[in-house]
This record gives sequence, structure tokens and C-alpha cells, in this order.
Amino acid sequence: MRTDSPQTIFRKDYTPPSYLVHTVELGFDLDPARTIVANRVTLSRNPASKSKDLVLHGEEIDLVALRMNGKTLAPGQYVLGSHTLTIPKAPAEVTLEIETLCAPELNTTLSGLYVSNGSFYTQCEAEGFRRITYFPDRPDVMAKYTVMLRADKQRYPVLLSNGNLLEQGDLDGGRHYAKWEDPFKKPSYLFALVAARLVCQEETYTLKSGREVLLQVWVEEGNLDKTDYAMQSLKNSIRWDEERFGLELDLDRFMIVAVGDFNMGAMENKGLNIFNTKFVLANPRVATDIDYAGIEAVVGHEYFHNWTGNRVTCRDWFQLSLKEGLTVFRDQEFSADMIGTASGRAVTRIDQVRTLRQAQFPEDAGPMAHPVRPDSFVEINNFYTVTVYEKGAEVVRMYQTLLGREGFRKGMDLYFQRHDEQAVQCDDFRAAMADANGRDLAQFERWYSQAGTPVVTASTRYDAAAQTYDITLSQRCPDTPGQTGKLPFHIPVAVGLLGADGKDMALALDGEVVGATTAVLELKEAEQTFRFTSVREQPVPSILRDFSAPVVLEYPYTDAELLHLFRYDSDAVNRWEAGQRLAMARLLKLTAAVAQGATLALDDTFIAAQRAVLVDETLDAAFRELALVLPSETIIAEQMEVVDPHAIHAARQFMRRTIARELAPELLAQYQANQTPGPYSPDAQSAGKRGLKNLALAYLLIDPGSAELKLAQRQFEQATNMTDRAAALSALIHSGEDVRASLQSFYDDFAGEALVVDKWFAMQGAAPNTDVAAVRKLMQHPAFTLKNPNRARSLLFSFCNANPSQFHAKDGSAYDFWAEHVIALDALNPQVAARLARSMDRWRRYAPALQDQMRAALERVARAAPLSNDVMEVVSKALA
Ligand code: 0A1
Ligand code: ZN
Repeated sequence: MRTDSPQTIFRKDYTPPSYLVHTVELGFDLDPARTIVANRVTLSRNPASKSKDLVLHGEEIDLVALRMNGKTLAPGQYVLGSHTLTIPKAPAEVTLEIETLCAPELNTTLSGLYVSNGSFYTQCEAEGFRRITYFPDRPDVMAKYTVMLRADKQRYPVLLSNGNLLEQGDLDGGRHYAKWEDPFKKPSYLFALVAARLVCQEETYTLKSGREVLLQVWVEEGNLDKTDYAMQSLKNSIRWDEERFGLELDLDRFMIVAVGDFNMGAMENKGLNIFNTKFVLANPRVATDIDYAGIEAVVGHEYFHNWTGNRVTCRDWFQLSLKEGLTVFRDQEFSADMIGTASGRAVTRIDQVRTLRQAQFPEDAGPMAHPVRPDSFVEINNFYTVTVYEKGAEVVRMYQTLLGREGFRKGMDLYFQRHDEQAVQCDDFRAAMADANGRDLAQFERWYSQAGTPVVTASTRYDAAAQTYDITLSQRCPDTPGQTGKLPFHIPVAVGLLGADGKDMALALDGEVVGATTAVLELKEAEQTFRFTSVREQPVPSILRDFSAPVVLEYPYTDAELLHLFRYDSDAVNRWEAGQRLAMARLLKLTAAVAQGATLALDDTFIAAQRAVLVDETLDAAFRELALVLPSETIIAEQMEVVDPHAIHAARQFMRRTIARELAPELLAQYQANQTPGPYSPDAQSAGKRGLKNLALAYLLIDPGSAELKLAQRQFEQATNMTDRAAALSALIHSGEDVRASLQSFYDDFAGEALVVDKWFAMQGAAPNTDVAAVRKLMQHPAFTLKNPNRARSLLFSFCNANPSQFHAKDGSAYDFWAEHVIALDALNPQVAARLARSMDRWRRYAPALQDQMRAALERVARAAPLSNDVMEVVSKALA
């Protein structure tokens, strides 16, 4: 909780730590109400610092004893502030012995040491270690850790920490101990412990080098039937990092622990990754294809952090994207390589583009916009954002696009050669990429320093006589809070040219043969013209292939050109994109028509194009599904100056209803053709079929007759996996029919599976016929609690973020609900509350009647006391 007025921290104010830490010996006497932490730490003055004041951070802990170099410090020898402990003019060499007390069972923030379902877990990133002991809790202080854990043996039979187990044994009074040592230097944010009643799936795994390592996945009893996929994903990750980047696991033991109460997805603590159960537990009965894909991605992500984040870490939290952007890029490439096919790769890429448009572009255009490397923050936890993660990954991807895969690998190798066991900056990564390839990447820095989504505008000119085709690209970037007058970015724009036959043309730029059917144009100026030569006919340009840069592309495509691309583009991302453009133009017109009360109509050309893709058996089912999903209401809203969420919803529903009616026979045929009989497998092919089949089902249930209802009901009852069962239930909910009986039976079947109960709440929260009164009623359900982040997210976030037509109810009732629950959550868990607070980011774009009510709700939250820095930062930026 905020005790003094929130302070803004600036990147430019960075100073090196006054002391460096060599060793940390931690002793824990674990007790839920009263845990004693003994911390013996050796430090020396940092030659790079002018200060002799030794500053330690600490929060929500009680100091019991403090000795320096063997002597107890008198109160006058140190200063205990609300968040720091300072020893002024400390000696050059210091050994501190610090004893503190904390109460893990009272810690509802899930940061620091806390209790979940009766067991102990930690979360130290970003600044949780200071809630465990006094320490220079900053990532540029790296040290070696030894950890002694002591706890009741019956209640906490498993005692884990980072690195290797040195010894374990029994103690008096039914207690036991385990001693762990981490051989690598690490920042405090990577510390972890677990003291719990758990069981594990384990195996020894042989690295490419022949070394054997022990892999473990720890879960609560009863969940051992759900660990296979996480274990398989871990082994795949280890192999992939060896093969793609030459990076080997550096420990003899690697552990994953699943915990039910967790703020984020997972955490890369050295050798002891702690995961939200959502990204570990899966079997066909309880997990969907999306869950399986999420597990693979997150297991990969945390494992890859071992090199990108742990071995080479961040100098300060402004550099967060150094590890996160890079590691997201690595997990994206891992998932793509696991599918293996070019079309599978494209499907993963399209998904990434959708996430950017759904979440990152709005962030970049809103009050919380910040550069990939922010310049300031109040609360660092608010900066674990889609910009730092996903846009950061796009920035890393652009290096690969500019340098090629091999060039990128050279850059990675140099980065590790230079910076292993160091805490560095985004600039160091860029320098490694540039130096390894002899390239000037100075201008590329602007991707780190300038916020906002660049807009690239293209215009073209074909000269039939000269057989030249000029593409003129210009760029601009909108102002963002605190940043005006942006300078040009270095943008790779991948371009191909299609002939009338739909084939890629051979490319030459200014007379030079490109040697590929896609050319990467490097746009560096405000405006540049690129000339393709020997162009024998007027081409249709396919611009920004594979989404080669995180920008908005403006080009005055005609419908005919888009239809051509939608039918023929060899670049699957742009093929999909052409379909999205066709749909978006119509959705915007329909939205305007709804607002004006005009009659709505959808042209046959569009329907025909949709039909052609739907039935095109040469295309992967997964691609066909993506091509048929219309832009979301959120993405449509981003295209509008003044957002009318009700008109958008009505327009999109009209379009879906029309497609469903016009394509009914084809949809039914695809529903039947894409069944996946036999045992469930989460592979991309099967998942793609299920995706297409269930999309067809959702369409068929828009205006269902009894046959369609029966179909869904049968799938719901007979499904052999959660993907099909949940899809059927969701389709039934969205049909608007009375589905109370199905909802109840689903709940009864899965009441014991927390992650499935989350789905049950989430499906209802996001259904357009769930209004705020219904959400309030659902909150009365005995299974609902605000204390568990997954559960809170399942209902509240899905309602506030994924159900726009109800969230923006005209009477403002949902805004009141939002304010009430941001405040309620804040008292428990500021990080989760601050995420919910972000639902109002785009309030200024709404029609005045809604805007006024949204502002009132924001002001209500801003006035609440006490309020965390987390929520205060979000709402005050929204109101600024
Ligand atoms: N580094 C983790 C994300 C993470 C960040 C903060 C957390 O607690 C406040 C927990 C996890 C990752 O990128 O996976
Ligand atoms: Zn990460």
C-alpha cells in the first residue's frame, strides 16, 4: 500500500550500486504466521560508485537483528526508512547479518513469500525479494546464493530452492531441512523457494553434450495425470535451444513447480521455475488446444530465460525488454519450429499479429503508451506490458529480418561472448547485432526510445513502357504522452509482387536481381521510393509480408486487388491480411449504417471470397479458420475516431449472421469433414481441424434451428476432449437459447478442476447476453473468489475486456462495477487490480455520453483511499 506520495523513477537517473554483493547465505524458519529469515551477506564497496552509503531495500518485514562485521549495530548507526535500510559511511568490506520476520499467510499480494493452498512459494521479480529480507534489490547486483530451508516435515515435505541440493535431513520437533546452492551469480529477482506438499514427474535427460540432467515437474497430489505435456515441452525446449542457438542447460537439475495462486504466467527463477497451474496442467479432459499451445510457449519461454535473462540479465528495470522481448521472440520461434511446416509457421505468425492489434496497438495509442524501453515509471509491475513483451519481440524479429537467420545467430553468439554473467542494456544487444554483422544499426535505436505505432503509407506507380514499378513508402508516428515530433524509424518492409496469374514475379531492384520473390526494403527516411525493374505487367503489391514490422500499413487497395491477394498471395500472412482488410472495410460501413439506422447489407463478392477459402482443401484448416474469423470488436473500435461499441457489436453480429446464413451448407460440410476421431492429440494439424470445425459450429449456432442445437448438444455431451466440449458449450451460450442445464452439468462435471471452473466463468463473462447484473450474480457463486488471480480474471477481466457491448452498457452500470472491483482487488492484490484498471485506457475515444460516465468511474477509483501506487499510476495517467 502507498504510504507516501508515489515517486516517478527515471531511466536517466540510473546510478551504479554503492556496494556489490559477493555471497548471500539465507536461512528460513518457515512458519505461515511468523517466518524468520536470517540473511548473511558479504559486500564490498563498488569502485564505480561515489557513495559510501550502503542502501538496502525492505518492505513489509520487521527487523529483528542487524550485525555488521560481527558487531550489533546500534539504532544510531543505521537509518530505517519506510522502504530502505541505510548504513551511512559503511566500511569498504562488509559482512551483514540481518534477521527479519514476515507473515507469509497474510501476504495476499503474491509478491515476496506467500502461502497458496497451505504451502509456501515466492515471487521476487521485479521487487519482491525486499519483502523477504533487506537487500540491494536491483538486477545489477548479482551474487552467489546458499539457502537453508527449515520447516515442518509433515506439512511441507518438499523443500526446494535454486540450483543444486547439497544436503537434507531431519530436525527436532518434526521439522526437517534442505540446503541448496546455486553455482551461478544471479540478481535477487531470480531467487525462489518452495516448501510444499507436492509430488513430481521426473526423468533424467541427456544433453547433446552427453551430460545428464534431472528434470522435474512438481504439482499437487492428484495432478500427476496432467504433467506429461509440460515435461515434453521442457525436453523440446532444451533440445531446441541447443540446436537453434547452441545454448546448453547449465545446471544439473531443472525444476518446474505449479502453483494455483500466481499473478502472471510463470517465472524463470534460476533452476526453479514457478508456474501458474494454467501453464503446466493439461490432459485432454481438462485442457483445450489453446491451453496446450500456451503450455508449450510458456515452458519454452521460461526455459529460454535461463540464457536470455538469467545468464545475461538487465542492468535496471527500464531494460526489461532486453530479456522479455528477446525471450518472447525465442519462444515464438520455438513454437513455430515445433509445428515445422511453412503454413504452420504462418499460422503462429498470424496469431502474433492478432495479439499486437488486439492489445499492443491500443496500448501504444493510449494513456499508458511507452517505449519498448520506458523512460520512467512509478510502479515497475505496471510495465510488464504487451509493448515490452510483444512489441519488444517484434523489434528483435526485425533484427533477424534485416540480418537474416545466420546474421542474427552471429549477433546472439557475440552477445553471450561479451556479456555472460553481466547485467546489461538494450543498447548492448543492439551493438552485438551490429558488430557481429558489420552493420550500422544506430537508427534502429528509435524502436527502443520512441513510443507509438508507426504508420507506413505506400503509393505505387507502374510505367508499362519502362517496365518499372515504383513503391513510395512514407512514415509517420503519432505523438504519445510526453513524446512529440518522432524521428523516422529504420523499418524493414518485405514486399512481393503478384502477377495477374496470381504468381509471384521475379524481382529486380534498380536492375539488380533480388534472387527471391520477397524483397526486404529498408525504409529509413520520412519518405523513400524503391524501383522494381523489368516488371512486365501491372502487379498487385503484397506489402509488409510476414508482418515484417510492427506498423500500420496504409495502401489504397481496391477490392479487386484484395480479392486477388486473398486468393493467391504466397505469403500466408498477407493472404490472411487481405481478407481482414476486406472484412474491416465492410464492418466500418456497417457500423456507420447501424448508427444511422440505415438498412444493412453485405455484398455477394465478400461472401463468395469467404466461401472460397472455407472450402479450399489445399489450405490448412488452421489457416482457413483464421481467415474466417472477423476482426474483433476491439480491433474495429481502434479504427474509429469515436467508438460506438453497440453499433460495432450489431454490425459484426449482422455480418456473422449473414455469413452463417449464406454459407450454411458449406459450414455444415466443414463441420463434418473436420472431425478428429480417435485419441486426442494436441498437434497443430488436429488442433487446426478442431478449430475450423468449432468455428463452423459457432456460425451454425448463430440462428440455430433444432438440428443445429442438437448438433451442438451432441458434441457437448459426447466430446472426448475439452476443446470440443468447451467449444460446444460456448456456441450454445452464444446462441441465446436457455442453456442453464448445460452450464450446470458442465460445472458439476468439473467442479474439482479449478482451471476448468475458470473457463466456465470466463465463457459466461464474455457472452454478449451476460449483463452486469448477471456478472454480479455469478460472483455470488460459491466457487467465485477475488483472492485467486485466475478466478478473478476469469470473470471480471473477461467481462470488462472481452464483452464490450455489455461493459459499455448505456447506463454506465458496468463502469460502476469496474470501479468497485478495482478498489476491492486493490486491497488484496495491487498488481491484479492495476491490470483491471487498464480496461478504461481508451475511454476518451467513446461517445460523450459514455465518456462522462467512464471519467466519473476513473475519478472514483482515483479518490479511493488507500490506493496502491500500481492503480494510482494507471488511473492518473488515464485521467491526465
Ligand atoms: N519474468 C516473467 C514474468 C513475471 C513478471 C513478474 C512476476 O511477478 C510480479 C511474475 C512473472 C516472465 O516473463 O515469464
Ligand atoms: Zn519472460
